[in-house]
Amino acid sequence: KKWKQLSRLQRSFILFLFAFLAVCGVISYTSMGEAWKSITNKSLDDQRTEQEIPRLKLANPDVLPAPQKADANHGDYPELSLQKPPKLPHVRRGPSNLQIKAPRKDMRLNTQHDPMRAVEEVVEADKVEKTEKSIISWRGAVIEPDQSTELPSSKIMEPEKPSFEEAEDQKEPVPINERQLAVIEAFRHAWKGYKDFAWGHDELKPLSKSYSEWFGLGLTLIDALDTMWILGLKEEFEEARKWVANDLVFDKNVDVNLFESTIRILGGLLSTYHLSGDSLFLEKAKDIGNRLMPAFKTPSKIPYSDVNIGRGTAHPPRWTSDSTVAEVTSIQLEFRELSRLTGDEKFQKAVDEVMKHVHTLSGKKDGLVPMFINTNSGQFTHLGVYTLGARADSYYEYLLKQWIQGGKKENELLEDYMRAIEGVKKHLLQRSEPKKLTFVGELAHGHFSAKMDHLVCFLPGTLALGAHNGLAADHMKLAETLIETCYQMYAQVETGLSPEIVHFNLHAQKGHKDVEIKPADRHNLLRPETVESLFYMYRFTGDKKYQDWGWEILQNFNRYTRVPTGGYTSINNVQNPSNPEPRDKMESFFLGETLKYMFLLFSDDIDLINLDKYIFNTEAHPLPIWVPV
Ligand code: DMJ
Repeated sequence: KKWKQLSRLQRSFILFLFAFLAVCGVISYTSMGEAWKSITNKSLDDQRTEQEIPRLKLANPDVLPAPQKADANHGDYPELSLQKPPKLPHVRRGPSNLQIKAPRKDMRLNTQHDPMRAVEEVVEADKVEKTEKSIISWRGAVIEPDQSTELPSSKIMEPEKPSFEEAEDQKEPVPINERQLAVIEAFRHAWKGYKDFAWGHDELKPLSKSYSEWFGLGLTLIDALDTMWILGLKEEFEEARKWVANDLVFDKNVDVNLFESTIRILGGLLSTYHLSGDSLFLEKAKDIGNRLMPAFKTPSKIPYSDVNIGRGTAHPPRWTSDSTVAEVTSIQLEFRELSRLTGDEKFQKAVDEVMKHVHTLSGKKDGLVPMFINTNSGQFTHLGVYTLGARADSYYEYLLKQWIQGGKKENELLEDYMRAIEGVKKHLLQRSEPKKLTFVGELAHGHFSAKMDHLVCFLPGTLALGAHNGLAADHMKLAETLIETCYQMYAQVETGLSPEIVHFNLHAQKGHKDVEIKPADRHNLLRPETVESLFYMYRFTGDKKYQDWGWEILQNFNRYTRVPTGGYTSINNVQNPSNPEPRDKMESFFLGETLKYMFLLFSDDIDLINLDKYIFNTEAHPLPIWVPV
């Protein structure tokens, strides 16, 4: 009726309008179709890329995050990229990038110098040379710190394809040898147990075919991710990735230990991100990193030991307001890397502050630190006890490793490290009888104890790494003597496996070996430290005896700790080969560290996690070394 009431002109206008809209519709439908097609194709490609798991030959894909571009607001921040490998003289094999150039003569210091004086000289020299591109010199060490540690710009950078230069560097992969295959077999056996009985839980209990929870965060699975990558276990990695994508949730009302979750979870996710280039792992790393930050809200800024990652609250252990020194000083590599990747400086600031504070504290003995620090006062507590074992160990390791990570510029870290090694030499080194093994004991209120934790066996590797990076040559000598001792801690025991703690004999007694074991100390938790040091020693010397020692250890793990239905177990008695008394637990570091270091030890490919490009955190997760372009 209305239509009829309209004039002819009005009717033709409306018809024209409809016709026009119809034509537009057809055109836009066609082009939308094209656009849609390309969208769907793209998302499929994206998905494919996301799901694509690295080739089986995973040897150090050199996938490092793109150098952070200095933007307008961060003009001072230099770009970061792969380090030019230093050259060291003692390496007998491998490519030229492991050969050393002699330290500049004029920069060498007399090795007879008083260590304290040497520290002062470094600091003094550093002041004088501040304007030059300074060379740090330390008792024969010459380091050119032409590298940056400044915080990155604020963009999150995706891993970059290897540059042309790096691509050229990439050689044919070195074939996997028999011993490496044995490690792969051991890993698969351990993984079978975890998969069958403990999937998604913290630790496998291989005998009871069940699991134990510590944080309830799939600790073993996360700790093992980069090991699977390095071993080339594509299927296992893919399956574990799916669990991380679908089931790993940090929004949980659970207390976690700051140190343990940093080195295992944050460290594991960051290194897997670097190796795989898969941003899923970076997202998860950011999530857990943020959730751990409340730990630093203390009167002294020395973090609490425990954090509730769901509630965002933190607290010290129930019985004390102290934290452990090793724990608060061995989270730095991970948080600093998280800042570099996210551009958010808060992570690095928090952990750097801890190091700066500890640097200034009194209560040290020639660079050796006590084991506890108070979160209210920020002072060391329980003074007078010095060890390189439990509660202090990785403080020393991270001094050196942060210095390397940051491009060898942070002189305070180097000073503290060098001073501490002098402290070790002065107060903790002794020789045992009858074999005169050099070992690292403990000092308690002026009394020397000939006790050495297996944990201390990280030290030869760390010393060797320092020497490789240009520090004093006598560190390498010490590393060589100490790794022999660590090996003897296995070889002199009935099962060929080291106990948790040994006591060395200082006086020769008929029928006594160097190593004595107390009943409470004769367990073995499948720990990695000796194998870790063997790996460094082999990389830097090429001496096959280190591989042979590692091989013996792997065989003894297989003999005494392997559970037929899957998994490996800690044992209670390394002195009883007929009944080593299985403890029914496979620690996550067996897959995260021990087997990874075994595999790397048996490899002759120095580019399989090149030590001039990566620094291992204390849980064996490799993180990139920062350097400016
Ligand atoms: C690991 O969690 C780390 O290596 C830590 O530094 C010491 N303890 C275990 C392995 O023994």
